[in-house]
Amino acid sequence: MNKDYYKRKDCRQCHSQDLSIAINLNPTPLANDYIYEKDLKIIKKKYPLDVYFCNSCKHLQLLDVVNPKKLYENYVYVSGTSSAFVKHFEKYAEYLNHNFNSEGLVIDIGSNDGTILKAFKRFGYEVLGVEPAKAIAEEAIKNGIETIIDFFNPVVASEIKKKYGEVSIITANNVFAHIDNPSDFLAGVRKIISSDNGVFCFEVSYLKDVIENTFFDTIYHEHLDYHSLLSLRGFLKRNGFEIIDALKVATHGGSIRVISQKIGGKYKISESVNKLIDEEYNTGLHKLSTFVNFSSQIEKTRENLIKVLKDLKDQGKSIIGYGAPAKATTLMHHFDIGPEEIDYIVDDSKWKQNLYTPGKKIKILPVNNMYEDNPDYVLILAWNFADFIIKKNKKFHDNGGKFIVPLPKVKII
Ligand code: DWN
Repeated sequence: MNKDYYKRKDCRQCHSQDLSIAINLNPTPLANDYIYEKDLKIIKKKYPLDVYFCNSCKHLQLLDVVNPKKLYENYVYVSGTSSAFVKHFEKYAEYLNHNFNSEGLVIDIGSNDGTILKAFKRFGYEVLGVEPAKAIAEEAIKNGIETIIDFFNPVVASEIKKKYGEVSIITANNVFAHIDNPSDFLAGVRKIISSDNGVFCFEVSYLKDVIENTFFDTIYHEHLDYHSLLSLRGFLKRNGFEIIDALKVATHGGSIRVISQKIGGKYKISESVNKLIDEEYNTGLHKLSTFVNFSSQIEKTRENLIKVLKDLKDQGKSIIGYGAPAKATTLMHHFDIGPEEIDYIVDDSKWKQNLYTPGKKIKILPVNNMYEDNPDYVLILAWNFADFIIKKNKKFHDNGGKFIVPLPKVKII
């Protein structure tokens, strides 16, 4: 890998080289690479954003791989920013505690600010996080969540095994799709998971929801894989794991929670897995054509959204953005939406405020600016939290302000 980037030639899950391009989006700068005022003159590199379909195991993926050190060591995404997300992780910990209760230690890989581990602690578990983003991991440690500041791999796993022994509950949320060598990652999990009652549970964005709702902006360089159970089941099996249950959850527009154990573990395999896989075949996730058709869905959404924004600007209306999520970088570069349309963006994350968005360089400000300026329209870029954001900002709406939700369908509220 040259320092920052390389293009792989084979499928990340089965190593076949029989790959076809499925979705081709405009190149973008790195989605979470927010800019400091002093660096505004620097032109940041854009990376190809092409999604490939493996004709052998049907897995959908990026082959253009950016060095994870470059992506995550100065990360500014913090799970705990949105209380809706915190609630999700509390229920998630409750679910695991109820269904796979055990003594001892819980490990969360990609633990960020320790949001889910805080919930497990309240259930009386010892907790340990693994997180490469230094500043965020240090924040977690300051809040009493022991965290190893590193990327998870078999070496780190051996150290954990030496110090803590085997573990019954291991989670990894919104991280399993971010790994260029998932087999290596699973080798690490195999080292520390208890063979008797160990469960490895992870949540990833669910490809079926992405396709059915045109969530194309969840395609960006942090997300190397776009998971379906029909390709994931074979991959996990080849790495010594079996899926015992799978649940659809609402986060990020639609994710799948996959609960697995080492092959031959104590838990019975739930019928839900076969049922969901049948639905995936009905949606055509095993066919390249499904993804090629997806591109025309994206184009329709572009036409609709651009028309709305252009008409409003032609009427002299002011528009700001709400939420500066990573996914907005893909949406704004693929639809070419920029400072001509959006005056500024408000976001509650202090890690992002007073910075500028990657590429389009739109300033990010605290939400109170929206109430001081009273813009005519607010484009909710964090559309996966649209209901929550609209409810939370009822006062703005009551004062005549309007919201634009871009996905799954463009709508004005
Ligand atoms: O996979 C990933 C998922 C876990 O999260 C990462 N690769 C990056 C990140 O994706 P994202 O940035 O698209 O995630 P969110 O959670 O959709 O981002 C929402 C943004 O909106 C955050 O910047 C916080 C902001 N927000 C806000 O300002 N006020 C969100 C809510 C709910 C609010 O009330």
